[in-house]
Amino acid sequence: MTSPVRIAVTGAAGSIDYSLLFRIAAGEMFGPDTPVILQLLEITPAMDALEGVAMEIDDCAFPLLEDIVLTDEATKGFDGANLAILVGGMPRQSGMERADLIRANGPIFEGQGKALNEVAADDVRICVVANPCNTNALITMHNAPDIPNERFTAMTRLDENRAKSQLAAKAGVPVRSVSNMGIWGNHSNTMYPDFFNARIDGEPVPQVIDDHDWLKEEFISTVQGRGSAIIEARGSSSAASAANAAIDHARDWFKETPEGDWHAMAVASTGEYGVSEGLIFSFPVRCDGEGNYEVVEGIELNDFAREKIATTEKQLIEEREVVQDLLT
Ligand code: NAX
Repeated sequence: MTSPVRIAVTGAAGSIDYSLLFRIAAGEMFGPDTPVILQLLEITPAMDALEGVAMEIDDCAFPLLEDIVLTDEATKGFDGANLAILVGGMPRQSGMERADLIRANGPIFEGQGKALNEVAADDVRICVVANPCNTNALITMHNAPDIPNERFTAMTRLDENRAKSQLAAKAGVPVRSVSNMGIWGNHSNTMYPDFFNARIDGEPVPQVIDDHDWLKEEFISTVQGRGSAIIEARGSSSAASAANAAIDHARDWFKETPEGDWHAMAVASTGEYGVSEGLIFSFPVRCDGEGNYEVVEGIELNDFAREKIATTEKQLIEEREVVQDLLT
C-alpha cells in the first residue's frame, strides 16, 4: 500500500459525481494499491444532499477509502489535494447563451483557482469538467499563479470515447480496435475529432471506412452534438459517461500511454501547431506514467483539419475575451 492520494471533487452532490465518487473510492482511478481520501466540495444549500451521498459511500465499506471530508469551503475542500476534479457549476438554463453561461460560472473558477493556489499540495493536478470546461480551466489557471500551467487540464476524454465508439460501430469492430483518436480545440460543438489520424487495428481510419462523406459530415456532427442528443433522449445530460471519462482522464494522466497511441486532453497551449498561446486547447497528448504529458508533435494536418481547428480556436479566443477581467 502506498500513501493515500487526496482527491478533491466539486459538485459532489450532483449527477456526474453520483457516478464518479463511488468509482474513485473503489480504486478505479489510482488502482488497487493506493488508498484515497475524498474531499467533497458543494455549495451550502446542497450540503444535506451531500451528507446523503456520503452515507451511501460509507455503506459501501470501500477498503481503499481512508477518509471523506464534506465541506462548502473551497480552502477546506482543496487543502493538501493532489488531484482536484472540478465538476461543480451552474448548468446551462433554457434561453441562456453560451456567453451567459461563461459569465455565470466564471467567478466560481476565479475563487476556486485562488483557493487551490493557497492550499493544494505542491504536486496538485487539476481536471475541469464543468462547462464551458476549457474556459473555466483557463480562469482557474490564471487565478493560481503558483501552480505550473501544465497542471491545468479540461476534460475532452468523453469526446474521444464518443468518437471511438462511433468509428467502431461504423467499421463493425470492437471499440478496443480504435486508437489515436485525437480531439482538437474546445469541448463544444466546434471541436474537431480527427479521424484522418485515428487508426483501426493500426490502419488509418479513411482506409478502413471508405464512406468519406460520412466521416467528414455525419461522424463529426454526431460527436459534436452527442451531448445534446443525450439530453433530448434522456431528459438530462450525460452523467455516467462523463464520470467514466473523468476516471479515464485522471488514470491515464498517471499511466504511460501505450507506444504509438495518444489521448485527448485540453491543456495550456504553448503554441503547438500555431494555436494561440495560453488557451486551454484539446490536443492529442501522451503521458509518461509520472503525471506529466506532452502534446504529440508532427501530426499531419490537411486543409480540412486546419480549417476545423481554426474554427474551434476562434471560439476559444472569443470565450477568453468574454472573461478577460477574470484573468489576472
Ligand atoms: P448537476 O447540476 O447535477 O451538479 C452540479 C453540482 O455542482 C450541483 O450539486 C451544484 O450544487 C454544484 N455546484 C454549483 N456551484 C458549485 C460551487 N461553486 N462549488 C461546488 N459545487 C458547486 O450537474 P452535472 O450533471 O453533475 O454536471 C456538472 C458539470 O459537468 C456541468 O457544468 C456540465 O455542463 C458539465 N459536463 C461536462 C462534460 C465534459 O465532457 N466536460 C460532459 C458532461 C457535463 O455536461
